[in-house]
Amino acid sequence: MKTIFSMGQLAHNPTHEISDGALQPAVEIPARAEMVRDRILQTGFGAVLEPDDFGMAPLERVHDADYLAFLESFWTRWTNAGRSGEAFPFVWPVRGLRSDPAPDHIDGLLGRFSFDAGTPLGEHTFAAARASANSALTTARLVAGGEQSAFALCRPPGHHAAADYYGGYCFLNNAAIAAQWLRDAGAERVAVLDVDYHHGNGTQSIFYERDDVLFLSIHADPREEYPYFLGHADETGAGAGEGFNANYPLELGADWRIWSAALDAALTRIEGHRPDTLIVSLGLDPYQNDPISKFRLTGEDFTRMGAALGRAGLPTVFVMEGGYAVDALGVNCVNALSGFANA
Ligand code: Q9C
Ligand code: ZN
Repeated sequence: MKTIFSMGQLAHNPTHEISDGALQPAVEIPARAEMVRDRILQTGFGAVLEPDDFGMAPLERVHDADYLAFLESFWTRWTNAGRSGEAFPFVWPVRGLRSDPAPDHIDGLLGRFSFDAGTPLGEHTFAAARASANSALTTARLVAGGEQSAFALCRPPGHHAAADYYGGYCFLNNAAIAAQWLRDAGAERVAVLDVDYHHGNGTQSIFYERDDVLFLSIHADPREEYPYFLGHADETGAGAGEGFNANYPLELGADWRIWSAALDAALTRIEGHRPDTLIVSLGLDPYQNDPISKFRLTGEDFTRMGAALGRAGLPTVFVMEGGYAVDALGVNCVNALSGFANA
């Protein structure tokens, strides 16, 4: 299986994030991707190739123009305001406040186009996020061109980013951009299965009213875990999309027995959708030793996960999402991908 990755994705190199009520060392760091790339090369799992540049058009199919313009102009606005280093929002247009007109001031814009204060935005963030999206797009094109599967080593991740906001370490929704590109390239139906520990709120929101892209997510119950405000089991889609969204919120501490029951249920739903392509939002944070997560999957469980996905027999695009146990990311990722390849 081929992997697509660009060094340009490492340019987003945050030092800090806001979590647990304090400025903490950032966990979504370049070493995550380097660890996975190194394991792929060391094990001889497959080639690691550079993405092509797909330009802005496939991003505009998923994200709002004013959001992309904000990301593009952020660093100029931030430095013109006399700021330096990483930016964090601190005020949001919640219930009863107005999102439109968008503010002119950078502090207002940061709140208008984000949903949390935990995601550092810096000088090179947008360039790195574009490179990450290009990896997802190049991977999708490989699978559309007949490869049974391919792996987008995306970082920064994407699944928390919606059409017009960033958060959860995500800026451009790589999986959604790949799904939309596949639709535009002729796929009639796509399924996105999100196995990250956190609910894929951005991907859900992008496709919530559509029946062509089935979205399914297995994650920690939002009553107890980030992102808190989406990911409940009663979110089943709306309008034409009714019945095309499936959430499997699990209790904290869930192990493979509990987790794999949700996976089996999700795979049954996917089979019923008869997708031309499956996209797997491959979060590695359900791992038992993940520093910010509370599921209990072992390294071998990632092999089992990949094997179960492989038995679905679908053309599959893997897109990396979260996972913060840096030392274990390479092993767990290659376990999942080789479990798939050997199924
Ligand atoms: N105390 C992804 O996995 N903050 N994003 C957690 C922990 C946000 C995770 C705070 C976690 C976002 C792509
Ligand atoms: Zn996550």
